[in-house]
Amino acid sequence: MSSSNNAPAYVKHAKLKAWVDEMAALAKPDSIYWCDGSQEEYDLLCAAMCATGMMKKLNPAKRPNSFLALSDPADVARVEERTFVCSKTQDQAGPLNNWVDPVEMRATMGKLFDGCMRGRTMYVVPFSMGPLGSHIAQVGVELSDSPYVAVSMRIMTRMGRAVYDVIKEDGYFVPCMHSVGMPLIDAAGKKIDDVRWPCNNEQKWIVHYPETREIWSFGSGYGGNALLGKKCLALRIASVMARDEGWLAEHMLILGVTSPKGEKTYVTGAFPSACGKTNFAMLVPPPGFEGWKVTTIGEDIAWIKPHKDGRFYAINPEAGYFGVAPGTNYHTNQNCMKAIEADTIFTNVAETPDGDVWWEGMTDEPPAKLTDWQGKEWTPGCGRPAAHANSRFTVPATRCPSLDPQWDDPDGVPISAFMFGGRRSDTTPLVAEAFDWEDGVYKAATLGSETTAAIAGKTGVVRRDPMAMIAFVGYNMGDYFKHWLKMGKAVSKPPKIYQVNWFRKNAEGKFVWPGFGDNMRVLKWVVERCQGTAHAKATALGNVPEFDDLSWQGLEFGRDKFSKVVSIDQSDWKQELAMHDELFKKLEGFVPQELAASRLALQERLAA
Ligand code: SAT
Ligand code: MN
Repeated sequence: MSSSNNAPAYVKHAKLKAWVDEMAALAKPDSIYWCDGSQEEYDLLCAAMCATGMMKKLNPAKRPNSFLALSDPADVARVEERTFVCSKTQDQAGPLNNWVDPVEMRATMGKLFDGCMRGRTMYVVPFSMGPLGSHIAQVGVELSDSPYVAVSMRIMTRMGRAVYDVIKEDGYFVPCMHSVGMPLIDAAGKKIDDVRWPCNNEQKWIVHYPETREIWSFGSGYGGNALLGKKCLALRIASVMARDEGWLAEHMLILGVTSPKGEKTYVTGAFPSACGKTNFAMLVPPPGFEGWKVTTIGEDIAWIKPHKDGRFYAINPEAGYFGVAPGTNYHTNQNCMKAIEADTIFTNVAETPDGDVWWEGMTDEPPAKLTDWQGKEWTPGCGRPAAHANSRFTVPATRCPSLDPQWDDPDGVPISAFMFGGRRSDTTPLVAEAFDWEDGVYKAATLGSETTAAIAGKTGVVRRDPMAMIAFVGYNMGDYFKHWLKMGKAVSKPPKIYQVNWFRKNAEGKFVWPGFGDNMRVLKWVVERCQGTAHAKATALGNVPEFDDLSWQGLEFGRDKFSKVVSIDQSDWKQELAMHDELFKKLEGFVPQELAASRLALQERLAA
């Protein structure tokens, strides 16, 4: 077996090399490969995966430099019930996280990882979340036996040799250990045949140790389960760092809005997975909004720090997008479609006969024939979806036409508003502005959303998803609420907080609000509220726009329809408050008193 003796000379970090040795001694890979992050390396790894069948090169005339990977049908999404926060005590993890005593978990992990890379290569993947060397950024090193992970990390993070210049001989890094959990040689030395998408469907474990800031992931090669810089580091571990150090690590897009006068306003948006963050972050203003421009800083995660000028500044810790494919088209997200025209890895979408990709909603008419996401022949009307509902594209941010010029700024951008939204057919209105910070934290903490295919399990059921972070807070949710309340006092000019809902449906089950580019109408109002120029009416749920406060040019949307997206239904809200209570009940003993007070005030306003 190799040891880190084969580390390139530029790796000078003794502790890192010792850790790589230790992990290799445990997992027993055939060889160790140190990623340098170069284009040549990316091309070689992709070519090697094409040779083994793990990826397929798409037709270069249609999708230059792009690949298709089809996963195991049982390894298609994040596995929340297999995700663990192993703090010293269960109370530190809180009632909304799965917890196992870290001593016990270490023993379990030790057994699982023993020999789990036999017959495979272990890739050493150094990465920075955030601009290299930024005071807001964090370095991680992922060890993985998946070349798909190595190439995906090159897109999703600043991955490669330059990271060693940041950590030098003894700089801090977050150790991230990952295995697909399918060795090619068993403990008795017998060979096992490899498969197209190796994973382990009996044992999946996504494990975090918040005190020591370590990540161990076993059994899945998909998305946030395997690309450990994303949900594991940039949210679960980073949320703990943020609590300890006085900042925020959030599941938020960041976008810039430039008005016709040239004023620029940055806002963030927190939405659960697969609720349109990528589309909103790349919004194209509709006809009638000439002179308005939306630019993209990030579409999934924001790290937000108080700045000496009294405002919060945010960076996007990622360098690429791992976005949901179905529903993406030139109408819903033109910028994204342009981004993924080349240099993209597609996972679990369908393939056209001429070597291009397709997914539900990409075109009005499906192609006459396809190969579906499981490699089977597909025709329209065959009764199966061609692409998996959580199929994804992985694309570098630099390909995005709406990329904000400051996306890579190590200091981040100043934030004027936080928007929180869920997928709700009813109850929550199009938009409501919180009366103050505490009211805003209450709205965010009680956010509800119908579940999507981004999470393994049942879809379409309303669950509470506080700050869209239910699966991503690496500590007790009650303490996280306290941290949010505290952070409102950490700056003299805290952002305004908005609750939004693009997803209301009518009695026939059709969306009432057009969404996508038309969300600009709400966004413009939010920006003008921040600038103090837009009017609002106070309601029980907050300050809301009246019909004439929004710009309607280019859209047939009468007062009738408007009332359908802003109405407040008393019986819906009775149920809604009961669901807030259920959440607080689950968190009993940990909920800050301010939120209980907000709850009471809301009930009184609704009754008035
Ligand atoms: O966690 S993933 O990165 O797989 C996608 C998501 O849920 O946002
Ligand atoms: Mn996400």
